[in-house]
Amino acid sequence: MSPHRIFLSVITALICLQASAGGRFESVSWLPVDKVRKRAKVVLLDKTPSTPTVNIAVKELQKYWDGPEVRLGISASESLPADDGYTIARDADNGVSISSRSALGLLYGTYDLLRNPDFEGTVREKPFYKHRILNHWDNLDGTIERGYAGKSLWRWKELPDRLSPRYQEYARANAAIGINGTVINNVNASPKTLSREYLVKVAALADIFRLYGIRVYLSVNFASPMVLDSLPTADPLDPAVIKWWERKADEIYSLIPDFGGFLVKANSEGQPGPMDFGRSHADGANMLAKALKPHEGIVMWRAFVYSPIDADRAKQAYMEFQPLDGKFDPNVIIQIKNGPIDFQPREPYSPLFGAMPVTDEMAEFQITQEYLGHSNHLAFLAPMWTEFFRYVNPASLKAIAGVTNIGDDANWTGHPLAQANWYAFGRLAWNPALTAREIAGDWITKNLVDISKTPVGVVESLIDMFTTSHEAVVDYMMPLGLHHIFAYGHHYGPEPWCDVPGARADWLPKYYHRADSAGLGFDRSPSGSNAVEQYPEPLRSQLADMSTCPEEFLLWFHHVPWDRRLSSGRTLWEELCLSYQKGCDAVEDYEKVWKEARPYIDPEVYADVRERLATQSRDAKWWRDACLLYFGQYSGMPLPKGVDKPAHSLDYYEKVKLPISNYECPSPKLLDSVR
Ligand code: GCW
Repeated sequence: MSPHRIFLSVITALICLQASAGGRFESVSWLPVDKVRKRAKVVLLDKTPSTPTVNIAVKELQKYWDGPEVRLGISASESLPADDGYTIARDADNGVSISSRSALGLLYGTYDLLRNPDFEGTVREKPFYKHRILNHWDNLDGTIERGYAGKSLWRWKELPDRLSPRYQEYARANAAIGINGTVINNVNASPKTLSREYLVKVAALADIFRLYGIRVYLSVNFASPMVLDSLPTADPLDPAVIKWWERKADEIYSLIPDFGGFLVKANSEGQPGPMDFGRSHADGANMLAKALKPHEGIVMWRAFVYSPIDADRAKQAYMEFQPLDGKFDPNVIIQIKNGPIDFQPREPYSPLFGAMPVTDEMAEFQITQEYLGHSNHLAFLAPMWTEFFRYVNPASLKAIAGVTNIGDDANWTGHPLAQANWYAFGRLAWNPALTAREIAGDWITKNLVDISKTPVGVVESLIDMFTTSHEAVVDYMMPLGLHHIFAYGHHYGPEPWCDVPGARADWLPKYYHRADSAGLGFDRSPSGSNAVEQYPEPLRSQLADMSTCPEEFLLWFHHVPWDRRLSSGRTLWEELCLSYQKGCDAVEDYEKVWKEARPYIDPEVYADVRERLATQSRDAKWWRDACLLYFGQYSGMPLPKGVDKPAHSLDYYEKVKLPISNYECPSPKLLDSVR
């Protein structure tokens, strides 16, 4: 880095530290809170340079640490963990030493110490993944696709001259949980992002994030050379197009020397891509990869595509990408959504994982709750992600990305408890072996309640509430492997009946649930679309057979007769009804748990979550009643004992229409007015 850049970084650091001193925006729950009256003593051990990042570590400790002297030391010693890892140990005189091979490792160690002041023995940590990245689906006009926590944090009109203090808070919050990359714009990318005007703004953000070890990446529109500079084509094999991207990469790196690289959504949902020019995904990805290579940048090429062939939607990504194994440059990573369709409440893992042995792959999780009740519903997502890791070996992935749930709401995530999902993503990206219960316990006891004043029973109930909440949402929305029966467009409420003339068949619920008088579910066995053939043995055979397929995926892989007996001894219809009821009952229980926890919770957070749980409870019943009335037309069977009668007729539910866009969460008032 040039002396000029270092100077700029230092100035930025000073501005940032000053801006946050008032603490107005310090509401990310896991960031340390001010309890130190006198400055803690922090010492830099020999030869440890006071770089901007080391200085941040020092200031965080001086301000927030109330224990004995802390010694920070950078050393090249091979005995220290690599990759920005660190150790924390207590010295003989009771002082604490944080050691790392890098300044960033010291910062990570600092946040760890502040989170865990009572550590035992020696802490030794290093991140499992090299790239731990947030994906923002933020548009340049400030809206966020599938964002339910207000507008984008990035104030494009003010940048680069005015820097919101929240940029630094964002960087702190991410560094504190080990996130080290951010793609700041929507994968449905505006070509304008790559214009000089915007790159200068992006560089201003990068200057802040760099101090916290966070690299900036950009989503790019494949047709950018045509839109920005009127090239006649964006064909990846065209020499002028290749030159354009090389020059663009040089320009970006001249402004942002540690720029991370590009994320690309190509030939999907109307986005341009190499196939528009008769080229393959590999041709497109490699052309960009070559432009970035001299600067050590990477390309994350998304596998969320719609194949031109009219195949089962669940098979398309695999069909398109698997044959390209071995054709990608080494600095390309294929970014694959956890499941084969689209972030449904529950999906089996995408069979593309593990199917491209010589190509680097990474997982894309969705932290924002597009299909999980937006910011109205409590759905702690660590159980969903750890379930994924039970099928996909974490070591088979090169990196991990999460579509973030952050916006400019004062509490960052809309639902106050949804901060725990941001936290869980960071923790799992650092260590995918953590359990959902560990992460929930950690977040709850350090951020939600004061453990020394809260009865163990209350804490345990809160942890149970978190760890069962995702399953509860699955139960009241789409149990037993049902999927994609959402309202069209905004994806909030139930619409299994939905029909939109002219829409793609595979955007409509009937394509997925296939309800008829014979039964329910999508036959993906060899007698149907045979999507099971994309999975390796022995899983393939297990999924292919209705009697061995795990019941949580039953209707994903099979069209099951209504009267077929499941493992409980109940018929499919009975099991379906009772699952919906179970989901509703669970949310009623959460309301009770929350009420009992009231004395131990911040009053504002308490009131906010209480209202959201009430909405969630009403929504759960709406899902149950609408879906059971609709499917009941096909099963022709009565509701079993123990399932509440619907409040209204099917016709009533079919008329409910929510006037919301793809970037807002319906308010309780709006929900009340339409149903
Ligand atoms: O599920 C769909 C979402 C789109 C999103 C797309 C994608 C960014 O409904 O809003 O677009 O996935 O992942 O590209």
